[in-house]
Amino acid sequence: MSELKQVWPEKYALRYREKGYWRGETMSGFLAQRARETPDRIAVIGGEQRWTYAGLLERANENAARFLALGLRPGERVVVQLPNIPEFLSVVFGLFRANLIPVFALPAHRVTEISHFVEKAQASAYVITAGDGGFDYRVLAREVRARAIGLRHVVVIGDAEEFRALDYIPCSEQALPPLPSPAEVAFLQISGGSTGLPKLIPRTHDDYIYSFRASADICGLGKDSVFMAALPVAHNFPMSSPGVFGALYAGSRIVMCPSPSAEAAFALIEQERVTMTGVVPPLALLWMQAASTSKYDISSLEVLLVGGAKFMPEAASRVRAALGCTLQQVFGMAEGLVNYTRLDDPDDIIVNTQGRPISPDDEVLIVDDYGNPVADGEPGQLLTRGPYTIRSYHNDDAANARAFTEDGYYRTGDIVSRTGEGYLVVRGRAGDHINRAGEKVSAEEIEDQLLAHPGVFDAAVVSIPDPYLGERSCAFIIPKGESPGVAALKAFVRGRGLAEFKVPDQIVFVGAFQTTAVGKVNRKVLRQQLREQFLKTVPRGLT
Ligand code: OOB
Repeated sequence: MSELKQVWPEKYALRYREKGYWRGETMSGFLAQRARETPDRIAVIGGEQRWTYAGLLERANENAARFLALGLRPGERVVVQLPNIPEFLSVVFGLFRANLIPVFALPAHRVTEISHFVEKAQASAYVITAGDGGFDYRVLAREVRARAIGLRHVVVIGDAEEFRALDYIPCSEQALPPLPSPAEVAFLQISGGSTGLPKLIPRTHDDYIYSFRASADICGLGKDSVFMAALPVAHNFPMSSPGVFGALYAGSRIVMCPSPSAEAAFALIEQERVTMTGVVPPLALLWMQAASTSKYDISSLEVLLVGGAKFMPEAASRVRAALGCTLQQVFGMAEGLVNYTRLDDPDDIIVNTQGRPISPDDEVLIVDDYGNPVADGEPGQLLTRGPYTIRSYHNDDAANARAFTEDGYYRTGDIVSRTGEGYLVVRGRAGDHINRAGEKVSAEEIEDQLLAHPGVFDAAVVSIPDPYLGERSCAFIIPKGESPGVAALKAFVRGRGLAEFKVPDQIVFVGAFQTTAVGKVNRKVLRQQLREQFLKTVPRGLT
């Protein structure tokens, strides 16, 4: 099994401990402590279920015993693909308690992504729910099994068919292991992915707990707060910014929202008196529109976090009037660094910036193409290192060589500028990816898929501004002989077992791509040219 590690140079680790960022807590340890302090308070609500802190801990411990009873051993990796249900927490904290390593997949991932996670992480087990939103995850599990040979167990919440039903695995007589060292990797998060398939991000107990403990504080979560997970909870934003983990740390109540539609979300906000939730910009727009005619009382909502993609100032300025709450912008990444506007910041900062870092020890460098720092207000590439930003990806030397500088800064790929007060404004991306409503799509990955079609000679995928999604994907295709047709190509990509959000939104057939002086095709330049040509030829308002 490839080694699982995330190591900061000793002098940094020492500093982060000395300053009290890393306090030696573990995921299982802090939950147990909360359960001792407030056993009878409600921890999580979802569907018909309402679990107290003591109830959540008990279920997590039972699940830990079940995973061990399957024969899984501490350190083994388990891909978890669950929707927003309370069992997400009892499974994940069960894995933590058994010293197993969850790998967080999103419900939208399909066979290509899941098999990639299983292989990259060398996972032994895969946990799913029988079905959700009309999709049968057992069918997907069969496809994954056929591809990923190392996978020994598929564990299902609900009707398991030929797989193992979690609830029926005996859970008595299993001694739970001692708690891990807080410097150990607790789980693998997945990257937004700007090249190829998502990379795996090892996060330690020390670093991750710091990020959500501090987030809970910055966002004002306390025992009386009610935090609703509206986005898929496996994503870093609803998980830890401040997310469900931050909410548990603060002793708050969590509401699992099964769908982010305004209808479902507003009904739960009214019913459970939700005080805080987080959304991506397109959802914020929909919610603002829906609020004007909604029959629900959402007056309990105090804070709306918006992040994952750029929230335009014009829309940001309307949040308070439309939803009656404070906007908090979040600019974060699964690799680490998270920025927030603060709740008491002046409107100008809340509306026009994406916030400032969590930690005084988050080091932020904004540099030009030659690596020289740029002046305040000038755009440049964002590099960062700090007490909760990783120093390496798991099992990926090529990505590590690209993504980290010699002195350990993570190259975020984001183009930002900094205000005089130290707030960041996101101006764009350096890399070729499409930020589709917060879902990151790698141009390279989709080009690769398209090239597998016999009717495709070459493909270039670019992002196009979109009034609703922020960005959408457009694939330019040089056909091989007769054009395969738009519908057929989309169906082909879908049929390759990719998450639906990766299917190109638009396909344009072209005769040739421009080459450089020596006849080479520079994909970066090409994508830029195609994008510019496209935007020039399409009347404004139609893009
Ligand atoms: C969050 O995490 P990821 O890993 O899915 O994506 C990170 C990337 C950033 O590098 C940036 O390109 C973009 O998403 N992004 C934003 C943004 N927040 C994220 N771009 C513009 N404005 C924003 N507010 O997306 C994520 C993780 C934790 C908290 C929030 C978001």
